Amino acid sequence: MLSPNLLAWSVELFIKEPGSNKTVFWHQDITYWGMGETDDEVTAWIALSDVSVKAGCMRFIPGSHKGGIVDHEDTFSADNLLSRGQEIGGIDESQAVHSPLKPGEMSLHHGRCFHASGANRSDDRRIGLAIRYVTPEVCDQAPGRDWAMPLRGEAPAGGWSCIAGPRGLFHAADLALYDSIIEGQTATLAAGAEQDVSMYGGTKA
Ligand SMILES: O=C(O)CCC(=O)C(=O)O
Repeated sequence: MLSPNLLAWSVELFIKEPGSNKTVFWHQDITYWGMGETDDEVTAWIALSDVSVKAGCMRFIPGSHKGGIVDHEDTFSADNLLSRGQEIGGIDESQAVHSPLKPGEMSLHHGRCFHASGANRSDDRRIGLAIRYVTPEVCDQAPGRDWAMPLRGEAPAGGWSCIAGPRGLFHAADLALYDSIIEGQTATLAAGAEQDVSMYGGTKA
């Protein structure tokens, strides 16, 4: 169990249209999240379609989360769904394990685990929903700048701006809050980048 106290830090769709060349290069999630090398987070990646090897499922390097954060190169490649097109070089593909999922199944991965995914060679959309969970112990390096939604247990004493559920369907105040969150998280994600970085590149076709 990660913790009795849990928050949701982000929810993100990763979509690849049928026949799309979009891929995800080898990376670790927490490299640019501003949380340091924490173990207090996990991603639940839920398949909303048939995410087969052919459709470009994720693949992982087992045990790679046990090391630290490694260097990534920002490629800004248009074919990479990641915001900076970031990539870890020199991966031994023979060590990779594919994670095909049927609709409704999920995988869990640590933010330091090396992972990637291929193009969608199937004739259906490949859709994944990534929910990023953190514990109250995770500290953003600029406290108060980042947001999370308490889900279970005790809310954090500091370090996070806690948000509640939506006030209504597309409520104006919620949409304004959403814009602030995206702006803040994009600023963190883009730190040090030499080109523009857009948040949630994963929603691109
Ligand atoms: O959907 C993909 O192929 C990649 C998702 C991913 O990198 C992640 O959820 O951390």
